[in-house]
Amino acid sequence: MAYPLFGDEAKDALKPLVALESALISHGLPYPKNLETAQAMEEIVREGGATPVTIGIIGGRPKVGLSRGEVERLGRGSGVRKVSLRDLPAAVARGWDGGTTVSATLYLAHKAGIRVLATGGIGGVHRGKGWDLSADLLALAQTPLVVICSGAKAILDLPATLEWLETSGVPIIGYGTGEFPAFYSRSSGLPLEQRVDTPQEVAEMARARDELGLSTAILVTVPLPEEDEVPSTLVEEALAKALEMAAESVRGAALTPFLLARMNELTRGATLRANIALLKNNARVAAGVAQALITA
Ligand code: PSU
Ligand code: MN
Repeated sequence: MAYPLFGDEAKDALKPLVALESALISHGLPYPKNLETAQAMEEIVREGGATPVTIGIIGGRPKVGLSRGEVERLGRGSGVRKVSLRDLPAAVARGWDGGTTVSATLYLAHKAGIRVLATGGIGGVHRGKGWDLSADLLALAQTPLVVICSGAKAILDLPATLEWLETSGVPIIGYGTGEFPAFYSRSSGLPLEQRVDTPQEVAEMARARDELGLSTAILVTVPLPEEDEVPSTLVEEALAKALEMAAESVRGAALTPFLLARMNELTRGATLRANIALLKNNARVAAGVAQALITA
């Protein structure tokens, strides 16, 4: 079926775009791997026939399409903030430099008409008795993009995160899997009802959502490549220690970056390698999906 809103010539002018978030550059990965990974993701999207659009805040200006120099500014600058949806007004009013999380990036990407976003793992419900729910979940419930990820970060409460997404009406699709991936490992034991094996199937699902007038994201979950998996005993041990170190003292926006950094140290870089591998793999899948959305 032809793309419903554009004639052939206009269709040629439409470029497949992939939005990339920048909180993972400013807060998710250590320097200089953060910059290497950001550049590699852009390159992989290009090789996949799409155009990468990295999104962030520079001096209070939301920028949809950061230059290389601006990505470097976010990746090695001091005083760069982690900007989630609720931080956008402050970031703009006060002239911050900010790496945008999935929630803020979804908002800006949607305003710019971009339909696909690639990341590593979405935020979700944190473990423990406190009440810490990522703004990513609410943004996913409200923003009609296709989000390519490897599930939610393993530091989270995955069953609770899945429940929350179900309650909010966010379709979750396993890409080549019938299970929700657990970020550092391919399986979580949590079954998914929808599985697809091609970018075209993802595009069909997105088209159906649009025709229905639904405004939720579609979450496409891609397990990381087998050779990059971290053994689950190693993840669990490190996670128990990292959570203990965080205890009551690390809260709010600082919690996710803190846990990711401790995991990297405690596993001697194994979780960082896995994180980078899955980011690159997701960029590749996202390029295919962005193309399929235009040609479907
Ligand atoms: N994916 C990664 N590393 C990251 C993130 C995603 O591989 O650091 C970031 C994203 O920007 C996501 C954020 O939106 O972590 C979630 O933070 P919080 O749990 O505070 O909502
Ligand atoms: Mn939080």
